[in-house]
Amino acid sequence: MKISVKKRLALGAALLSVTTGVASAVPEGIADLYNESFLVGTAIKSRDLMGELPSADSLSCREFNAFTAENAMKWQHIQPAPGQFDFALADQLVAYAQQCHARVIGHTLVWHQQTPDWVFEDAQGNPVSREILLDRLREHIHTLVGRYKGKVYGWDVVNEALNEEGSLRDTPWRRILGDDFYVHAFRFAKEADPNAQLYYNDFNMYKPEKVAGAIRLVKQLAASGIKVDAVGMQAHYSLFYPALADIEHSIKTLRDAGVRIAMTELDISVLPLPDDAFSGADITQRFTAHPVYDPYVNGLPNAEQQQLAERYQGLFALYLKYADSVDRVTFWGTTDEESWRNNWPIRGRTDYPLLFDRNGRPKPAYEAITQHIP
Ligand code: 9MR
Repeated sequence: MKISVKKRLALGAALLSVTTGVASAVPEGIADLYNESFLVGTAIKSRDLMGELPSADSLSCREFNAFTAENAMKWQHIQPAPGQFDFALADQLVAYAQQCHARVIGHTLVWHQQTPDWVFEDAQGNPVSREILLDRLREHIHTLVGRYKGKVYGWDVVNEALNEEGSLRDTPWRRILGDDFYVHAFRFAKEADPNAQLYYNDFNMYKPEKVAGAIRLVKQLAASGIKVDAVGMQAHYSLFYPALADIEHSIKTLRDAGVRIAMTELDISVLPLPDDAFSGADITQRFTAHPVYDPYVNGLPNAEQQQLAERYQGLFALYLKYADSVDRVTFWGTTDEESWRNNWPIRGRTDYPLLFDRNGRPKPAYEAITQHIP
C-alpha cells in the first residue's frame, strides 16, 4: 500500500511523540518519511571514511538513504598520479552505504576543479593531444566506474561545465577535447556500467539561462544516443537567495523538457556577504574575512533559526509539489560543524546551513520538514 508523504509525515510525528517508553516505536529518519516521494541523501566527509566506519547507528546512517562522497571520489583523490589509483576511501564509502542500505551517488568524473595538472599535460608541462586526453579520460572512467559497477546507483558524470549565461565554460577539458568533451565522458561511463544512472550536475540552476544550457547538453547527449537520467540542481543557497519562484520556474522548465531532477548539494547559509548579488558555489570566488560577515560565532539567534526553518519548509513544499519529477534531495553534509560553508566564500566563519547542529542535534529546520509540512 502506498502511503502519501503527508500521512507518513503525520505518522512520523506521531511515532516521535509516542516513543517514550515504547520500545517498538522507533522514530524514522527524514529519508523514511519522504520514501514515497524521493531519496533524501547526504555528503560523507573523507575523515568519516578513514579508519573504522561509523556504525549503523550513526546520524547519517539513520537519517539518509543516499550517500555522496564529498571529496573521496574526485579525480585528485582517485588517481593523484598517472596510473596510481587509490580506492581506499571510495571503497569505505561503498561499504558504509551498504551497511546503511543507502544508495551510493558517485561524485564526480569530469570537473575542471580537483583534477591534477598532469591529466592535461605531458612530461614537459605542455598540453597533451586530444587522443592522449581521451585515452586518460577513458581509462579513468572505466577503472573507477567499472570497479563499482552495480554498487554505485548513479554518477555525476560531468560537473559545472556551464557559464552563468549557459554557454560552455572554458576548461582544459573543452580546450583539448573540443565542445563535445562531455559526450565522451557520458559514453565512457555508460560503457563501464550500462545500468548506472548518469547525471549532469551544476550550481545556480535557478537561473533560466543556465537551465537552458543544461537542457541543450541533455539534448545533444540524446542525439548521441545517451540518456541523462537526471540533471542535478546544486542547491547551495542562503537565507537571501534565490527566490523560491525562480527555483520553481527552473523545475518546471526541466520537467517540461522531459528531464528528471535531483536536488543536489543542498545547504542554506545564514551569513551576510559583502556582495548582495553573489550566489553559487564557484570555489575560486572568495571575499576577505571581517567580523561583520560572521555575526553568529556564539550561536544562531532564534529569529534567524526560525527563518532558516521556514526557508527549508518552503523548499521541501516545492520539492513535494514536483515530486513526480524530483528523484532525490541530497544535503551537502549532515551537521553544521562539517559544512564547507564555514569556509566559503569567506574562510573561518561560523555558519548554520544544515539540519543538525554542531552536536548532531536536530534543529528547528529539521522539525519543520519532518513534522510541519504544509
Ligand atoms: O564540499 C567540498 C569541499 O570540501 C572541497 O574542498 C571542494 C573542492 O573539492 O568541493 C566541495 O564540494 C563541491 C562539489 O564537489 C561540487 N559543487 C560545489 C561544492 C562546493 O564547493
